[in-house]
Amino acid sequence: MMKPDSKIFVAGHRGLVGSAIVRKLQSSGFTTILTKTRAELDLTSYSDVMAFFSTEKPEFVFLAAAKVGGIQANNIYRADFLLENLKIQNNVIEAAWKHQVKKLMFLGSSCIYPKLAPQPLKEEYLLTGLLEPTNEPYAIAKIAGIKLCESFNRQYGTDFISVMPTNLYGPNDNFDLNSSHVMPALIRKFVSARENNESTVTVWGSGTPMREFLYSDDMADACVFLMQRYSGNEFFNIGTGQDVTIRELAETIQKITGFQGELVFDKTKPDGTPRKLMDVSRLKALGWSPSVPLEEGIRLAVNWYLQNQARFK
Ligand code: GFB
Repeated sequence: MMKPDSKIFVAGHRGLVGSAIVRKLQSSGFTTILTKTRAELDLTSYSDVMAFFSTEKPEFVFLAAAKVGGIQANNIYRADFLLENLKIQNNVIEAAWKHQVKKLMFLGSSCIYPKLAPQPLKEEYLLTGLLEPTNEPYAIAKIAGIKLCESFNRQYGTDFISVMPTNLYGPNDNFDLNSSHVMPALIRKFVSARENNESTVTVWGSGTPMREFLYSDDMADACVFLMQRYSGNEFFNIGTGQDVTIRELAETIQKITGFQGELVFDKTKPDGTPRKLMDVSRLKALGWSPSVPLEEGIRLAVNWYLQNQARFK
């Protein structure tokens, strides 16, 4: 397990999850946390990644770097989502094996499960049915990552574990309205509509899909918890075990941001998976549970956005 002076590489440290993992490691007393910006290290370059691991020799790796996005970005940039994520994860996972990394954690996503799998989603439902078309390329990449970690473990005796988070939100999220997920997109829309005295906010789709949301600091807490306690070929769903409709989410964000106007539902936009509630009993059995309730998390995310919105103009 990681010791206070273990050399820990967090790939994707500026992102929503990566930045939360760095905060969690720092607050837990780990002193040697290695991070590289895209300019410093191109994770899609095999040679650059091999050279980095050869020079820096990290002992533990959190692979939180990926090309991510919401339903619209996934649906449009299909080849980019598949190719870039395969490159990143293949390079880092192979380098971790080649350079004897003690332990690696691969971060997947809840979209790996079949579109119409029974709810809540159990880990064993993986590969039991067709995927949601809007994010199938991304899901295929993430499934390949899970299988690559498991295959290295079985063939070469590595200690590579995988986690499948539900929809995440929090500081350093992507607030670009075309490529972001629903939570940051609606926060930005409601704040802007209130500030500009607009009469409506447009919500994509019908409002009926259901989604589960986990605050990024809870996700980071679960990642460090598992890195310290679990080794093996089972992967873990990480979530709250509760979901809301997109309409309920929008109404909650509307209340928190103080927007007084109307919601308009744009049915020309895709709903995507009707529901993807995670069964989190496997992780709960190890003794972990989240601590940030949804409404509190949304307030934290709205406040973070208000303090940083100049970055997203
Ligand atoms: O968060 P989201 O983009 O991705 O969309 P998924 C969730 C739901 O929110 C969809 C609706 O039904 C959207 O139509 N929605 C409503 C909005 N208003 C908006 C809006 O303004 N922006 C966005 N983006 N959505 C993602 C996958 O699926 O889940 C990723 O595409 C990843 O690959 C992520 O797996 C966890 O939750 O549908």
